[in-house]
Amino acid sequence: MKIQRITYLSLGSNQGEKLETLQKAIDLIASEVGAIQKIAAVYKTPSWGFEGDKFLNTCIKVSTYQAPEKLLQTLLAIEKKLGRTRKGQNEYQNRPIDLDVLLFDDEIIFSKTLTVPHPKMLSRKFVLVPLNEIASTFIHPITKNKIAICLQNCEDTLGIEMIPEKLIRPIPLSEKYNYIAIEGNIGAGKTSLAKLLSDQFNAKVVLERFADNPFLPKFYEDKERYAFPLEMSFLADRYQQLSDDLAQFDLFKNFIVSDYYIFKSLIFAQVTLSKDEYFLYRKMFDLMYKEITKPDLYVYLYQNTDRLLENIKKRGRNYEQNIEKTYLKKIQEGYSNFIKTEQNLNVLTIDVSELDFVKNENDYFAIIQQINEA
Ligand code: PH2
Ligand code: MG
Ligand code: MG
Repeated sequence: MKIQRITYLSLGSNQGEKLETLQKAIDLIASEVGAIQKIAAVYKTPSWGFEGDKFLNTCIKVSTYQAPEKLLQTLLAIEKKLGRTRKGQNEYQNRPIDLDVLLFDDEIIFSKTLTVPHPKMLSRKFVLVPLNEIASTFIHPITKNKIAICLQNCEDTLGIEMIPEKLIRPIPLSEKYNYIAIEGNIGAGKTSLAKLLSDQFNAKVVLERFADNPFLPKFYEDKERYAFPLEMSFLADRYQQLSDDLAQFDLFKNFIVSDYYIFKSLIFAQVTLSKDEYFLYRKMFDLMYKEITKPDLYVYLYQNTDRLLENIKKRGRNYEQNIEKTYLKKIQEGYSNFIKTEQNLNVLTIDVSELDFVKNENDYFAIIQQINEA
């Protein structure tokens, strides 16, 4: 099991649209680091230690599964995204954003790149005042004092001033959703995304057991002959898996993510079955559908047919290699009709045709950002 850690971060900006940049940094941290638990007020502060413009500073409490070094890398990448450039020297400079790790659980870290607790935090009011709002009883692991006492002991004389504007806390996925279903055509990347999400957010993952279906290879050889048993066995299996797995909620997991939703059975059946077969199938489907928990969020991955074919080739399942474009197009239509007509489902369509979220972390984060904003 992955361990969730608590970290306190200091945020500062003294260039550009300062308040807006702090908010953007918080939104990116929510997507890329972990759940934002608390945000202190924002303070206007004179630049400490150098001649520069006034800062806006605040502190946040974040829970994360990242290790300290990875956390540092992520924060540096976010600083870059928000326009921070670092010039070789070590002296202080104006900056659109500065993200510092103050505390990481009760750990004491002295590595080449990272020192925790932050070595200067105890001499800075612009750190201790906001930190004290959200962590007054947290014990500083070196001095063994509560943050409230650290603040009393701080001799910094620079005046700092709270401003009325508040930053908005992005609601973490695990607070918003119990069950997210990832959907899309064959080769859209459903399983990859479900796995990445479950890994990042410690969610329980429910994956379709397509490999065990003995009718699938036969179906691709002779569609008319094998469509009905194939669709029936998929339906039975999906029903069984979803009714079991969605009911058993794992206390140590934050939410459930699946790489399909039972309705895909009907979408495929519409394409593959004859009229009277479909009629019978529909009766069975309606009985089962009523029983299945609806996802709180249904993510539909849109991918163009050329790249679907590419992905199908890449993953190299033998029986899939002769899938035709026209078949994929029909499935695509089935999904888009379903999405258009299904009013009771919270659908988020994500166009992944320009993204490679498996290879490119920023493409993955762009998807997380869309899910966060949904
Ligand atoms: N950060 C510094 C140096 N000086 N002064 C204020 N007021 N706020 C800061 O965030 C700050 C600073 C180095 O990171
Ligand atoms: Mg700093
Ligand atoms: Mg810094």
